[in-house]
Amino acid sequence: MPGASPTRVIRVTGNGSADLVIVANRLPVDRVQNDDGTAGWRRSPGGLVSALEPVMRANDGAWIGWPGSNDTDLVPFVEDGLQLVPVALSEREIIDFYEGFANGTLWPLYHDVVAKPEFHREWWDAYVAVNQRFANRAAEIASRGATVWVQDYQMQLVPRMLRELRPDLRIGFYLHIPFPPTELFQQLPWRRQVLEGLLGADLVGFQLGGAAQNFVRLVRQRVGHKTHRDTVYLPDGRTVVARAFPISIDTKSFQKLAQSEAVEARAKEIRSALGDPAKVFLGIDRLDYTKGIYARLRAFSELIRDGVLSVDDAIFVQVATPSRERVEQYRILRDDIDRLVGRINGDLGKIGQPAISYLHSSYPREEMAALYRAADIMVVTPYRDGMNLVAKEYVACRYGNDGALVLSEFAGAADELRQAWLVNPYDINGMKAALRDAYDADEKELTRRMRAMRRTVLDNDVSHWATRFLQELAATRPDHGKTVRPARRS
Ligand code: GDG
Repeated sequence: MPGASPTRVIRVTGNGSADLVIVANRLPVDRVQNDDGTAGWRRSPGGLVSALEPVMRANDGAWIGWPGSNDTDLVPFVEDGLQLVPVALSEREIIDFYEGFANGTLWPLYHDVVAKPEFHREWWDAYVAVNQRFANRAAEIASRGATVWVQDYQMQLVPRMLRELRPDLRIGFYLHIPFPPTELFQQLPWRRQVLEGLLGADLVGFQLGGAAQNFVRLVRQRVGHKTHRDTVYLPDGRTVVARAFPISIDTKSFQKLAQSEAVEARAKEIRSALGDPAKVFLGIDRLDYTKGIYARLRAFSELIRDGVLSVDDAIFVQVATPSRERVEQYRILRDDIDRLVGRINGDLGKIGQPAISYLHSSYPREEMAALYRAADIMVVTPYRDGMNLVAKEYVACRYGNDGALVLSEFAGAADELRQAWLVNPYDINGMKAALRDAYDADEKELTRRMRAMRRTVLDNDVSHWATRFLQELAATRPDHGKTVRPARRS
C-alpha cells in the first residue's frame, strides 16, 4: 500500500490452533495490581466480551489486542479460560496510530465531523504498520478455515491484509461507530485504501442499515465494483455482504444486577445523598465531544433559570468517564465542561443544593446500575453515536417499567427505542421541551413507553447480536460465479 512503513509480512499456512479469532484494538482485560504487589489482569466489564465468551470457549477462540500498556510481557496467556494474544504498540505508535489516525482522524470524520479531523501522512503510515502487525498475528494463530472477526475503526485494513496472507479464512468485520455519508468520507486522503481494506472481509457489519448503504455506494462510486443492494461483486469472484447488526447489551445480567439488594440499597443512598429531590436527571458518558454533554447541561440549566424547574426539586447528575486524555480536543472539552458546570452551579445553586452534580470519574458496574436505578430521567443526547449502550442499560435496569429516557435521534439506539422522548441535540429549545415533558409525564405514560422499550432490549440482547453476525458470516457464499468488470484505477 502506498505510504506504508516497512513492516514484516509473514506468510503462514494455517498451523495455528484457534478456530475463532477476535481481532480488536484492545484486549478485554486491564492490568491491575494484586494485593501482594504483583501485577495481574482483570476482565474489562464490556458486553462484547460476555457476548463472545461462550462462542470463544466452544471454538478454541483467541482474542488478539493491545494490552493497554507497554510494560507488559507480550506472550500469549490464558485468563479465566480465554486465550489472549497481546500485540505491542510503541510509544510513537500510541501517538500516531491510536491517538492520531484512530482518534484524531477517523473518530471525528466518522461522527459527522463534529470536531475537525486532522490528516497527517505519518499517522496513516502508523495505521498501516499497526494493522499489518495485527493481521500477521491473526494469520499465525488461526487454524485452517477458521473464522476471524475483526472489530472496529482502528482495524479497517486488517481484513484485506489477512486475506492476502490466509485466503482460506472466513473473515468478518464489524464497525461499532457510524459510517459517514459519501460527502464526508471523500475527505479522507486514503479513502480507497480503507474501502479496499474492508472489502477483504466476507461480511461487513454496521450498526444501522444507512451506514451499510453508505459503504456500498462508496464502493460502487470510488472503487467501481458492481453492487446490488447489500452485496458487492468483486472481480476475483468473491462476494462481500454489507448489512446492519445493531449491537446490544447483556440485558438479563444488567437487570439481575439492578434487582440485587445491594444495588437497590445503594440507589436509595445516592438519592438521599442528593437531598432526596423530587426528580433526578442522569447523564453517563465517556467524556467525548460527540456525546452532547455541553448542550444537555445548558438545556437543563435554562429550565432552572426560566423557573420551569427548581433546584429544590430537580438535580442533574452527570458522570463523565475520563477518556483519551492525551488528545488535545478532549482536554479542551474537559475544560469547557468544568467551566460550564462551575458557572451553572455558581449562578443557580443554593447551599447544599447544586443544580448539577458533576463526577469526572469511572465507576464499577454495580455503581452504574445503582445510578440507573436512582435516576428518574436518563438523558442521552449525542450529536452522533453508533448505537449508545448507556440508553439500553438504563432501560434494562428499569424492571418496574418506570423512568423516562430522553434520547438523541442521532444515536443508533433511536432506531429501536422509538418510545423514548426523541430530541435533536442541536435544538436547545426542543431539548428543553422534551426534558420538561419527561419530568411532567404521568405514571401511565412512563409505563407505556418503558414497557415497549424493555421488550425490545430483552428480545435483542448482545448474544442475539453476536449469534446473528456469526451465523450470517458462516452462510456467506465464497464465490458469485459472475463475470464482472475490473475495479477502476483511481
Ligand atoms: C462505542 C460507540 C456503541 C461508561 N462509563 C463507565 C462505564 N461505561 C460503559 C457504559 C457502556 C459503555 O461504557 C459505553 O458505551 P456507549 O455505547 O455508550 O459508547 P462508546 O464508548 O462511545 O462505544 C457506541 C458502542 O461502541 C458499542 O458498539 O454503542 O455508539 O461509540 O456500556 O456502561 N462502565 C463502567 N464504569 C464507568 O464509569 N463500569
